Amino acid sequence: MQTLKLTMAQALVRFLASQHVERDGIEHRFVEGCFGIFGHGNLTGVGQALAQNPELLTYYQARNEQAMVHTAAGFAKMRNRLATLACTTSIGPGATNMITGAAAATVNRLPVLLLPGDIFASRRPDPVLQQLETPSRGDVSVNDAFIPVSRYFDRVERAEQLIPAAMAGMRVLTSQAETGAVTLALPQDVQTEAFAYPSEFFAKRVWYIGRPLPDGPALNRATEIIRAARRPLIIAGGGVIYSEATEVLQRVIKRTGIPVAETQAGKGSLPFDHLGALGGIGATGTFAANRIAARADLVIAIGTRYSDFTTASRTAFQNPEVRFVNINVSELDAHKLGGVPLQGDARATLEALEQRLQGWSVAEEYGREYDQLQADWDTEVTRLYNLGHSPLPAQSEVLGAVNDLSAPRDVVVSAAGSMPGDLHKLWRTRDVKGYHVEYGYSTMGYEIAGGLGVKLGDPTREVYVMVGDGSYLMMAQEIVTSIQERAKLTVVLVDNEGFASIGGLSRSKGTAGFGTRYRYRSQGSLGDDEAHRNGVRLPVDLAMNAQGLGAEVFRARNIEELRDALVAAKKADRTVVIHVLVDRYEGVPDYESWWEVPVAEVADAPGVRKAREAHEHGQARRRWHL
Ligand SMILES: Cc1ncc(C[n+]2csc(CCOP(=O)(O)OP(=O)(O)O)c2C)c(N)n1
Ligand SMILES: [Mg+2]
Repeated sequence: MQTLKLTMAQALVRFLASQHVERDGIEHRFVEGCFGIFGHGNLTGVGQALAQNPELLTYYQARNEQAMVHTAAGFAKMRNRLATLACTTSIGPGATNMITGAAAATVNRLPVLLLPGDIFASRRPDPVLQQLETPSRGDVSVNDAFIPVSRYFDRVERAEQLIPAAMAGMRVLTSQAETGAVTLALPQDVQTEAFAYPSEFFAKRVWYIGRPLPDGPALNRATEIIRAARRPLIIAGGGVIYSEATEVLQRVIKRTGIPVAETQAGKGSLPFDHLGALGGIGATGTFAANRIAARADLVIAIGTRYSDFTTASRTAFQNPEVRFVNINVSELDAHKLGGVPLQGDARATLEALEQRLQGWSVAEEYGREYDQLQADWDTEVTRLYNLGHSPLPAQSEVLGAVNDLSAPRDVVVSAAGSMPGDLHKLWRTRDVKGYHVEYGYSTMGYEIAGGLGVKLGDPTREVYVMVGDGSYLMMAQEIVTSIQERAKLTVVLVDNEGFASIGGLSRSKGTAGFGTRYRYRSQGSLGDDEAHRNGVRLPVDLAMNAQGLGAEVFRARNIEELRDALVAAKKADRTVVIHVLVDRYEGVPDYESWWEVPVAEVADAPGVRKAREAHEHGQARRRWHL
């Protein structure tokens, strides 16, 4: 047997460089590079390996470990999960900084490969700098915190253990049903230890991504149910986009007349003006989608996890006869809401259904009904894009300007605050990869870091990062990385001086916006009440902050200036930040939907008691769907 004597870290880098995926006959590398921040826990191991063979794996420097996981996730999402980036860190805080990123990737079902350093396997220098000591356990380190947020976790305690660990990790990363964060914790001494690895371990390897189909009887059962439906609705989730099922979806709509609503991850499945495109569904949905959902007798869900936003906390589907057919590559999701499971690839399964549904379509009357709703909804979007609110514009107008001045193939990126809901309702998506909102974990701080991953994933598109002031303050530092990598972003920093979305939620629950506005403490209050509203502004200048990080900065005081800045930004060759102040109280309403957030059962404030009543009202509309 031929062998190659390498350190464990050198072997890992060489292995990763040889991994490929193939789907539909198209083959390419799977791990395209490695982000890393070095410390004593990885510098001499993975760091040495990357430095020794830079041709194997491109190294990218980042500023924050959480951010680099978001970048890898953004990259993977842009590539429909067929490629990703690895992330190497030191031990201790460098490692645990990645945990939020790991959770975000796993919740969103996006492949990321995390390589945190770990304490000495030899335990000779214990406790080493940054080592957690657990009196009752010798084999625990801070990296155990990765276990619940990883789809695969392994700790490589001997150099040869890398072989099964790396193979298992690749299986999970490339599994369309199981993918998420894969964490290989690498003890700092083992990274540097040599082993005679079999050469086959480094041979080019192709992981074939198939298009599995549900079995015939399952397809027949589903076909029968669909043919009997009068008011069917398709919910398009992220799986439609990842499996590249959008073309067959369009054919199915044209042939059958079934309308489509989109989840956050599924938005972009259809151009906004496509026949039957009802837009976002659920708590952040359109009235067009929500009215059709309320009366649907059949929901055909494709590639969705059915989050509470999608189901409006299980109040979206009020027809007592409603049934569910769930097309999903994951068994877990295929069985949700008591649905008929069609476990399989979205595209292949839709193609099989297309065949079986030949000659069948919904009644014309139903088509006319949703056409009208679609037109009415478009009128509502136009209204919100052109509110003319003053003195400060409304966020919906900012969104309208960005939509208008971005090209159809450009990508809008967002994750937390009021922006994802507004985008889900209002963004007119024109390209299947044009809408990128991380709303599985809704991580404040994802926006700029994730946007960088989107840009690295497809440098031919302009990337518009929509970020609130709160998210910006959590994680703006990857602006520096974007400049360093010449990966230009156009960041629209929408400043409403605080956590406006949570302020609105708070007011709706009777707690007056407590703790959600940036103001000096007044009379002991951090609320959003009159005294606080009129309080003195903090001496904070986020535009200047962005300038300090190296961005080209524009300050827009109104929509006209914003439009000018967006035009000028197109000519910039490095990351641009456009700072725009908006009216924090001029939000987009919700449209005939509900989101379950618990309210105190007993409270002093009458507002809370009122909110509790409304809450119980909402709860009464919840359905089990068994
Ligand atoms: C890391 C993280 N912490 C807390 C939250 C809860 N949260 C959701 S939105 C939000 C406020 C966001 O503020 P900003 O980015 O300014 O957006 P705005 O609500 O003002 O639109 C908070 C605190 C979160 N989603 N992520
Ligand atoms: Mg804000």
